[in-house]
Amino acid sequence: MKLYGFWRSLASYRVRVALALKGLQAEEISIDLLKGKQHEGDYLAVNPQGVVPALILDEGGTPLFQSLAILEYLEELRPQPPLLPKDPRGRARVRGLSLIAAADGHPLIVPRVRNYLEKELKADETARNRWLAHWTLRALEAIEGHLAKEKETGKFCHGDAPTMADICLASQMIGALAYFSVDTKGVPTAMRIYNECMAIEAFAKAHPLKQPGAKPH
Ligand SMILES: N[C@@H](CCC(=O)N[C@@H](CS)C(=O)NCC(=O)O)C(=O)O
Repeated sequence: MKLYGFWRSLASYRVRVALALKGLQAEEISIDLLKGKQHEGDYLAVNPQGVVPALILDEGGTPLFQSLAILEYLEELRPQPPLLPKDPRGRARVRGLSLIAAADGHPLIVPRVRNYLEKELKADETARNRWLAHWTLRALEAIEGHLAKEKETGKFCHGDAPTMADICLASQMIGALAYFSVDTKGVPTAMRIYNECMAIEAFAKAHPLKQPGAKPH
C-alpha cells in the first residue's frame, strides 16, 4: 500500500497508527502541506479534496480518503487486533469519541482554515494561535467529559485495549502538546490515556515529530 501523508498531519498520524497496530505496511509519500503541494494537479488526481491522507491499495483502484473511513476499511480488512468493540453500543461510543476529535476539533485547525484566518480575515498571529489552542482544548474537554464519568472508560478510552477512539484522542493531544502549547491540566483522564497510548510502539513511532523531515517548533 501507499500512504499519501505529511509528517505534521494529525489525520495521517491516525492512519499510520492504525496500520502499525494491524501489522500492515505502507510506503509513505510526503505531500508537503507547508509548501501547498496538496493543491497541485498531481495530488488532486489522487485526492480531489486536496488533503492528506489518501491510501492506495496494492490492488490499485480508486484511492481511499478520509482518515476515519480508512481506519474502518483497515478494521474490516484485518479485524485483529480490533479497533472497535464487538457490541453495537460500544461501537457507537467509540465512534462518537473519535468523531469529537476527528470531525469537530481537528477541522478547525487545518492549514486551509489557518490560511483563511490569516489571508482573508487578517487575523494576526496572536489571534490565530488563540483560535488553534481554544478549539483544540474544547475538543479535548468534550472527550474528557465522557471519559471521566462513563463506566466504559478503562485503561484506554473504551476498556483496556486501544481502539479508534484512542487513535483520535492521541492525534488531538499531539496537536495540543506539540503544536499549540495548550494547557492540558483540565483534561487529566485524556492525558492519562494519552500516556498509555504513547507507551505502545505503534502510537509512539507514528508521532509526527518522529517522521522524516519533521521540524519541531
Ligand atoms: N477529515 C479529514 C481531514 C483531512 C485534512 O484536513 N488533512 C489535513 C492535514 S491533517 C490537510 O491535508 N490539510 C490541507 C489543507 O488544509 O490545505 C481526515 O480525517 O482525513
